[in-house]
Amino acid sequence: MTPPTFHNLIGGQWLPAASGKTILNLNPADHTDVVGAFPASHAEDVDLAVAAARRAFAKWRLVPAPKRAEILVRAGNILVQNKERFAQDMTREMGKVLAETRGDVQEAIDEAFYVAGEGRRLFGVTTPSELENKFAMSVRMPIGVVGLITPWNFPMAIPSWKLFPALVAGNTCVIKPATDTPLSTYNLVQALVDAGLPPGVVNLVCGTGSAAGAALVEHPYVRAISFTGSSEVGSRVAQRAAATFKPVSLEMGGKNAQIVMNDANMDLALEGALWGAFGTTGQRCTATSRILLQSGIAKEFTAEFVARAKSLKVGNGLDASVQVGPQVNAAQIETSQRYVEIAVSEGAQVLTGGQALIEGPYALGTFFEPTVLGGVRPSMRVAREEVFGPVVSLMEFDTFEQAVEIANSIDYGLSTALYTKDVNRAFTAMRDLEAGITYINAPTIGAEVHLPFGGVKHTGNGHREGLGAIEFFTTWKAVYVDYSDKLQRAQIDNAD
Ligand code: UN1
Repeated sequence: MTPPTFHNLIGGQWLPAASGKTILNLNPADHTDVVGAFPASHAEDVDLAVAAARRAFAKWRLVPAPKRAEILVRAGNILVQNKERFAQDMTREMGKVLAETRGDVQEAIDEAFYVAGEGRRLFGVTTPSELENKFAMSVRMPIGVVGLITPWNFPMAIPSWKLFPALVAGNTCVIKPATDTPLSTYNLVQALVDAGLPPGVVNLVCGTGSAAGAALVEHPYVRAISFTGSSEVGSRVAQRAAATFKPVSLEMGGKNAQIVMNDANMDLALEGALWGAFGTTGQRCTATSRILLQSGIAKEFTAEFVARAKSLKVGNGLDASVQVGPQVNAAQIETSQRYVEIAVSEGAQVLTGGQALIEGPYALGTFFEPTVLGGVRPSMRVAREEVFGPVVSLMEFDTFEQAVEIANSIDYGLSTALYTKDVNRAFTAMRDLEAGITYINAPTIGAEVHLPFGGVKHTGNGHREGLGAIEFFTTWKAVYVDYSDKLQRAQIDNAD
C-alpha cells in the first residue's frame, strides 16, 4: 500500500520538495507501519519558504498583537478538539505511550492559551528622560523571519514553545521539524492554518538537519534561530549562525540528577525516579539519568528500584497497558547499547536490562530494556555524557555536600531533583544545584509552560523558553519624543 504523502507548507500552499524526493516516517514500534512520506527538502525549498515568510512579515507585523493572539486561542481550541487523534498520530510516529503523547498535545494547548495572553501583555517600559519636555519609552518589536529547528522527543510541544511566542510577537516563521517526527508538527501547523493564520506567516519545511536545517541557519534573511537538540549539533548551529550575526536560542542536552537523602519519603522517591528515568523511554532532555543515593538508604532503594524497573511493561505505546515505548530509531538503540558497554568496561554493573529487545513482539521495532547501572562513579563516562535512552546510573554518597558536588560535576545543567524532608537542605539545594530547573520532592521531568525552561553550562546559551521566550523573539526599540520644540543635547545641556 502506498503511504499517504505529506507536503511542505510554503506561502500558504502545500508543496512537495523541489527535488520530488521524500523520506518515509516509520512507526518505531513496528517498522512495517509507514506513517507517511514527507518531503526531503533542501536549500531550494528553504529559500522559497524564507521568501514567503519575508513577504508575509510586511503585513503580519502590523496586525495588532491581541488579534494575533486570537488566532492562537482558536488554534488551541482546534488542538483540544483533535487531542486524541493527534496523540495517536504522535505515538505512531514517535513511540511514546498514549498517556504521554496526550500530555505532549496538552502542553501545546497550554502554550497556546498562555502565550495568547501575551498578546495583551507585550509590555515595554517608560522612564523619565533626563531632559525637559521629552518622553522616553521602549517598545518590543518583532525580529522578522525566524528559523525554528525542533527535536523528535516532544514533536508538538516543543514546536509550540517556539511558534506561538514567535507569532504573537509579530515574527513570521520557517519551521524544520525533526526528520523522524514531522507529522506532529504538520498537525500543529495545520491547526494554525485552520485557525485563520494568513498564508506565509508559518512555513513548514521537512527534511534532514544537514540539508534543510543547515540552509535555514545560514540563510541571510533569517534573523534568528531557535534550536532544541543535542549539544553537539547546537554548537554547530551557533557557529554557523554567527557568520550572519543571528541571535540563537539553544536548548540542549542534560544529565539530570535525582538526589535521595536518608530522610526522604522512600516510596515517593522511588516513584519519581522510575518516572523520571523511564518516562518517554528516557528520551527527554530532562530525563533522570543519575540517581544519587545517600548511604543509609542506598541498598534498600536499589533493590526496590531494580525490582520496579524489571516489572515495567515495554511495548507498543498504543497498547494502554504498556508503560515504556520503543526508542525512536536504531541509532538511539545503538547509543544505549554503546553506553552500557562503556559503563561495564569502566567497572559499573548492569543491575537489570542492558540489551536491545529483538524477539517476538519486539522484532519489528526498536526497543531497549529499562536498564539500571550500579556501582557508577562520578568520573565514568556514563555518569557524565547524555545517553537519551532508558539507561540510568545509580551512585552513592555520604553527605549532602558530596551529593551537590557530584550533581554539579558535569558539563550539563538542565534539571535536578532533591528528595528530602529537611527544609534547610531543600533551600540550600535550590541555591547551589547548577541547573536551570530544580525540583524538591518531584522528579526531574514535568516542567510547566509558563515557567522559564532551559539550562546552564553546556545545556544552553542563556536563553529560556516558556517565561523568557518573548524576550528572545522580540527586539527592543528605544523611542524618544521631544516636545520642547528646541534642540536638547543629552549628556550636555543638563550637565550643570
Ligand atoms: C524535553 O525533554 O526536551 O519537563 C522537554 C518536561 C517536559 C518537557 C521536556 N515538559 O519533562
